[in-house]
Amino acid sequence: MPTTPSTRPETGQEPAGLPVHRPPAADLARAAGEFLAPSAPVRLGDVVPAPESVAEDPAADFTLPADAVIRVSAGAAARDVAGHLAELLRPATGCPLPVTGLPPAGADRLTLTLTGVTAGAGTEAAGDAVTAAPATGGNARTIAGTDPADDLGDEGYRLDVTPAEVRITAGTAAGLFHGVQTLRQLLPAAVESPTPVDARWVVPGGVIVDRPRFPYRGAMLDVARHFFTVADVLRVIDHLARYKLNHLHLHLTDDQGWRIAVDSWPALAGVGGATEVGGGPGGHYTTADYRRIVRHAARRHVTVVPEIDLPGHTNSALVAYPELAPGKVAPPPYTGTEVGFSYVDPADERTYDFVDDVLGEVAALTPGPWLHIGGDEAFKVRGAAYTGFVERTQRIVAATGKTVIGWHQIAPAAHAAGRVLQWWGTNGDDPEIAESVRRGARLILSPGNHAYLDMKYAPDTPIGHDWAGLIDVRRAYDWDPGAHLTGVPAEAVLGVEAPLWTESVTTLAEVEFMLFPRLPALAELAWSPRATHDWAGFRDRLAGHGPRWSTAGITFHRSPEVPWPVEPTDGDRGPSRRIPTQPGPDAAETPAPTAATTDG
Ligand code: TNX
Repeated sequence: MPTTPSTRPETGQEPAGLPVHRPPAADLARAAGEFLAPSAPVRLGDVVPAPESVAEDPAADFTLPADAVIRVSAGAAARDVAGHLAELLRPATGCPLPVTGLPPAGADRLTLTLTGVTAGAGTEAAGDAVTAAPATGGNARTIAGTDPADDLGDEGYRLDVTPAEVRITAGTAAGLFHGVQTLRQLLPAAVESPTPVDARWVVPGGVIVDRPRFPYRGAMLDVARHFFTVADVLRVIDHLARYKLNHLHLHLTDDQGWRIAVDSWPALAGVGGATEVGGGPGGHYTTADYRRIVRHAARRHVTVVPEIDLPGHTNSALVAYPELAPGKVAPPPYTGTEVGFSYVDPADERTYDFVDDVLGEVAALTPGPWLHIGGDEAFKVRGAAYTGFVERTQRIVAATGKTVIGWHQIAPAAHAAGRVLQWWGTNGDDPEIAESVRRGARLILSPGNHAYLDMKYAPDTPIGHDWAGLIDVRRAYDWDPGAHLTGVPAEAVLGVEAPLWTESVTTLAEVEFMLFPRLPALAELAWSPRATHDWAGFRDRLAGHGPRWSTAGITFHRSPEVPWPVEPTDGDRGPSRRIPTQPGPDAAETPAPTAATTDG
């Protein structure tokens, strides 16, 4: 049921229901005329990805008071999550939201509460009163213990909303962080505003207990075909974190550009990084840039998976170091979009020095456990030359202490301990993959016809490909990662990843346009129990995210399949809105799809 839209308080009087005390920032914003109409109330189950269990209690809504505080159990990681929550809520609410500690407690539960100072009597003892459900053991355990889902695992959380407080309990900081993302979605859409907004910050009452279905939930950004700045990548990480995705795969190298500085082979980035599809300037990340990306991701419990694509997709490396090329002649730089023509010479020992140095440096810069070696579309390295190269590269990865991931084309190479194949096929009947799984491989599923975010939504989508078909939101949503491949049990599936190749994607707005609203669909497949799978319910929950994205300035595709609420400001949010859903008079403003620049 929609709330009555409130009006801007011209007279300085508070609209009914707002807290009387208002911090100075909110006053300033009122004076500046910043205002958004409140959106429809959120229900406890209106969360994407769908939580494992939801028990609504309409009598237990929590209203954020202006003097709210965040109390968090001891430990730097938990405190950091509390700081993150404060950073998320301060801009729109204008509340100062100080973060304070809970008294020390044992170590098996972390707790974060959002409550008013007065809710617990406003004294030091009040803090203790809140912590009568201490961070660990004691009541917190009892609360979780009242539910059969006591084991929240590595990433699960429990959220309790009562009139007195919002409490998030988890076994890990990652779980606490995911709980914070849920809480964010339970507040009105105006919480996404970068400036203070007059709203009643109500959180619907009840209990959520939630855990992921799959441990690997990711998206890939191809920064090689078109280069994207550090700021762009950080924003994409924020988008992942909202939907509880925990891996960002960076496709760092390809024919059109080499994007990561390698000290021992400086021309890779210096020369190989200076190109991109369509002839633009390209670019690369310095080691400091890459560290910044990794740090930003880590704070959001996102693991960066770096990919160095080998032995094919290497034209940019060959331009920089002709000694790696078969025939030792540098090819011209490549700015088109063909694939499969380039490769490093698998018969030359110098190639393995290169692989060893590059993977060693990238591994040393990367805190996460994975190294992705590509392996796709090396059409000119066949048979034993290909499998021999992959097997040797797998050993080089193992020597760095990382676990190897490769596109599923590496399947014919011998198994390596723990190895993961990223499957991007379009036909789930793939006996070679099933056989690799029997030999011990685990799978990341990126089916081209469901998860490839570079596919167009519809024939008139202004950017993107269609070789794997059109992927509207329903197509992105309607498949089951646990049963997609014949002969592959759900236990062999590590998770789901949505790749965004960027041959035709040139700006951050275009990246967002291709991610939203499909990324949340794939996030739900990766996180939510299969029992929650329901297109109609998903579509309705997703619709409520449109106003959130608009308020946050995120570009998205207004898929006709989703019942988006009407937004008064639609189409009027500045440069991020330049992508037309339908080609029309504005189409000229959108950079031409780079298909026009292929075959360079
Ligand atoms: C196939 S998927 C590729 C990429 C292209 C993509 C375009 C895969 C491992 N290789 O090189 O960018 O198609 O959709």
